[in-house]
Amino acid sequence: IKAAFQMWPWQYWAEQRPTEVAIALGDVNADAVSWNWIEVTANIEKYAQRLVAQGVKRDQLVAVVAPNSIDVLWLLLAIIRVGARYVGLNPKLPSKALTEQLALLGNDYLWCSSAELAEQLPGKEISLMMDTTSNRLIPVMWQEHRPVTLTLTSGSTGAPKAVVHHAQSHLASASGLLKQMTFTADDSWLLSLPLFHISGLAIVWRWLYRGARIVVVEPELQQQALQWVSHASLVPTQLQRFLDSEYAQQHQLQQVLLGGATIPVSLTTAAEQVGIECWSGYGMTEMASTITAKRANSSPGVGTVLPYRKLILRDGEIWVSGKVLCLGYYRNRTIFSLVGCNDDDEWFATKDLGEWHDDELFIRGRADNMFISGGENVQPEDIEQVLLQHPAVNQVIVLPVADHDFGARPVAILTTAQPLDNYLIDQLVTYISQNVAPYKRPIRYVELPESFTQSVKISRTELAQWLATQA
Ligand code: 4YB
Repeated sequence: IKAAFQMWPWQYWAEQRPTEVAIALGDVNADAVSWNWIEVTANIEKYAQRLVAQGVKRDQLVAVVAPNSIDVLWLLLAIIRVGARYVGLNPKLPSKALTEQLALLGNDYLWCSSAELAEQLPGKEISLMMDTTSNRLIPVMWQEHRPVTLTLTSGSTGAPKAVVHHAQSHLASASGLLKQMTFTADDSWLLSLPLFHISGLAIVWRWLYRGARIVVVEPELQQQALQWVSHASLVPTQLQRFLDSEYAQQHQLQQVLLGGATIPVSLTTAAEQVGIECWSGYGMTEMASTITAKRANSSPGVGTVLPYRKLILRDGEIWVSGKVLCLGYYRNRTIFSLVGCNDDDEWFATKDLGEWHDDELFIRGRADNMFISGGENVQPEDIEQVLLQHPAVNQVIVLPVADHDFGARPVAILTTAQPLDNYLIDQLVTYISQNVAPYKRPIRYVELPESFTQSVKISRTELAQWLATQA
C-alpha cells in the first residue's frame, strides 16, 4: 500500500505503468482514443506550459464553467500542476447566478465551454489551444498539502459555499473508500458525475490513487458508456435510468457507488439482479465525498464509517471529522476553517440527522428540512422513506406548503414506474394512510418535472419555488 506520493501521481504511474491506458474517450475495446500514463504526463506538462504562458501562477484561482469533457480533465490536472487552484461551476446555472458566485470567489482566470457565456463572466479568459514553444521546467513540486480544488456546495439555504481541499484529503478519501470497494489498476471508472461536484472530482482522485483507467465521454453517451466500464459513481436516478435502458441487458459494469440522496433498496436490488454490485454511500463536499458506505443489502442504511473519516452523533445530529475534512470555506480570498479554533474541537456539524442500528448508520434527513404541521414536527424524509417502499414510486421529495389551519402540510412530488393517474394516487393515499400518522399524510401528489431529474441533486428550494407556481 502506497503511503503517499513523493511526486505528481501521474508521474509516479508513468514510471510504474508507463504504457497502460490511463484515459480513454469511450470504449477502449472498440479502439477509442486513449492516452497511456507517459502520454498523460506529457500532456499535462503541455497544458501546464500553456497556462504558465498565459500568466497563471501558483495559488491563483481558475474557474471552469463547462460540462465534463476531456478538456476539463486536462485543465483540472494542469491547474494543479502549476500550483494553482481549480473551481468548477455548473454551466447550466443562469449567467446571473454564475456572475454572483464568481464575484464572491474572485477568480483570476476563467475557462468556459461557451464563448458567449465567457463574455459575460469575470476573470481573464484562458485558452487551451495556444501554441507554446517553451519547454521550461515549471518550478512547482508535488506537495500534498497545497490546496488544489474549490467545490461549490449549496446547503439548502443561502449562498453556495466554496469548499477548499488539498490533495491529501482527496487522496485519503480515495484510499479509505478503496479499502472497502475493489478497484484495481486494470479497472476503469466512468467519469459519470460532473467535475463541478465533489462526486465527479472524487472519481479523478480514485483514478490517480490507483493508477487505473478513467473513461470520459460526451454527455449524450453517458448511458451507453456504462456498458464499457467496470466502475461508475451514480446518483440513484442515473442508475434507475440505466436499468430502464436497453444497455442494461448487456454490460460489463461490475460495481456502482451510489450516493448524494436516499438510495431505495428496490433500486439496488434490481441492479444486483442484472449483475451490478451496488455500494450505498453517504457523503458530502466538506468530507471530499463518501463518509460511510457498504455493499448494498436489504436494509436502507448507509453502512459504516470508512478509514480516515470520523463520525459521531450529538443529539441525533451527525458530526464529522478526520483526514478527509476540508481545509475550510473560501471567502475574500481567504480560507476559513469550519471547525473551532481549539484543538479538541475538530468536529463539523453536518445538519444531517442520523441513527445507529446494529453498528450501521441510517440517515433520517436534514435538520433544516423539518417543518411543523398543526403543532407536530414533520421530517419530510420520514414520509419519503415510506413512499419509496411503495413499488410504483421511483423517487420522491416531500415539501411543506402553507396551510391556513395547520401552518404547513406535506405535498409529495414524485416520479413513478407507471403513470401518476387517479388510480395510482388512490393507491398511494390508501397505502400512506395505512403506514403514517394523519398529520404526515401528503395532501397532494404531484409529478416531478423532468428538468429536476437532470441535475446531480434536486434543490428543495428550487422545487418549492416551482411548486408555488402550480395550482
Ligand atoms: C444523503 C446521502 C444518502 C448524501 N442518503 N442523504 O463519491 C461519492 O461518494 C458519490 C457517489 C455517487 C453519487 C454521489 C456521491 C457523492 O459524493 C455525494 C456527496 C454529496 O452529495 N455531497 S453534497 O455536498 O452535494 O451533499 C451532501 C448532502 O447530501 C448530505 O449532507 C446529505 O444531506 C445528502 N446525502 N448522501 C441521504 N446516502
